[in-house]
Amino acid sequence: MDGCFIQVLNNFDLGATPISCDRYGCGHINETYLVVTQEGKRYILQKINNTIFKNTDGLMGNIEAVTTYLRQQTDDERRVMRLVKTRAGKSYLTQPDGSCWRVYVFVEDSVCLQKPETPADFYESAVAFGQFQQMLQDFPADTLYEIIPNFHNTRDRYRIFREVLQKDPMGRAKDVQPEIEFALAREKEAATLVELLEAGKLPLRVTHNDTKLNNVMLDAETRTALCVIDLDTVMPGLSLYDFGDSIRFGAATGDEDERQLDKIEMSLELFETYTKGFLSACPGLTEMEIQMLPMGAKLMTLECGVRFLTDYLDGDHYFANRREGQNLDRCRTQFKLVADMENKWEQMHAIVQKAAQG
Ligand code: ADP
Ligand code: GN1
Ligand code: MG
Repeated sequence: MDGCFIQVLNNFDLGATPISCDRYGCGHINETYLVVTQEGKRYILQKINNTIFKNTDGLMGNIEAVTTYLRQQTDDERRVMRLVKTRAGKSYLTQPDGSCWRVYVFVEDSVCLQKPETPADFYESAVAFGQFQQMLQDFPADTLYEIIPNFHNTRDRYRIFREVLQKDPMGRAKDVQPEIEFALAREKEAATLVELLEAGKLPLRVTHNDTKLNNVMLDAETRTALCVIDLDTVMPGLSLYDFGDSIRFGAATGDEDERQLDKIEMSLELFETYTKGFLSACPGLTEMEIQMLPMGAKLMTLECGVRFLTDYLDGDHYFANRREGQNLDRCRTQFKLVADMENKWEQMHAIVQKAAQG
């Protein structure tokens, strides 16, 4: 094991000596490692991305508060993420080089999927995210630190996109004119949810804000919802952000960075499955929220495509890139999904209406 990891792990009480520490998972933001101790106990070690999460105290304070609150509502250890404190009693460790590290207990006997293997898996992920939002409905939202302001303010994401486009620091804009035009043609519509929120027509709730399928764990045996992970972006937000981001990732028929775009569609079957699961777990959604579910799916997908395009134009600084052009490929799948949703718009609304009537 690399000396750097030994030094970091020595600061956490793992109950036994760690014997391995290997890169793990497919997240785009933090560096994640699987740690195994001599006795076979497993942990997740993460180097927190403190370029993106600038206030580590605020970030970790949110996670501690939310996990403590959730733990009061269940006795099942695997249903809530558990942080392992440092020997000094802190929720994370700062190293002399400025890097910040945290450790979670590994959620055992679980699966974390990149794609649903069956519609039932996707249904259960909807239940997990729906219940998460439901369990936090009385959480004092004003005590949460707003870790990334305007995270899902799609109008603001366009402002940043325009700024980067104007500077075009890598000279890449000329190669992606169709993508730029696709984004700009939808700029006005992109503000729909922000405007409804500002007009008081949609309620602000405590939401997860990053509801990818690989941010939820299912029980390996029963394949039922177990626990929601990746709590970095828990903040006040719209239920439509959580619904929409799940559809964007999990109802797609191909990978987020698939290059063969003919493989990419938004599956109406999976859209219906997720809608049913989410509505069953969140019975308190308002009429306007229900009516806007298709718009949530479309705008979260559009926004993510614009973010990938912005990062591509900017030189790939934000999202982890494992190969050249990956952000552009990701942008293209998102825009393909948006176009597909536009074609399936009436059907998406019909599915929501039917699911809402039970
Ligand atoms: P990122 O913010 O980079 O997406 P995540 O917190 O989502 O990082 O972690 C990346 C991956 O690590 C997850 O998709 C999951 O596979 C795995 N993971 C994270 N936390 C745990 C945990 N407590 N137990 C088991 N697996 C975990
Ligand atoms: C990032 O952390 P991860 O990989 O679950 C990103 C999300 C994007 C997603 C796109 C903090 O999620 O907002 O939707 O990539 N997280 C952050 O796959 O920016
Ligand atoms: Mg993640």
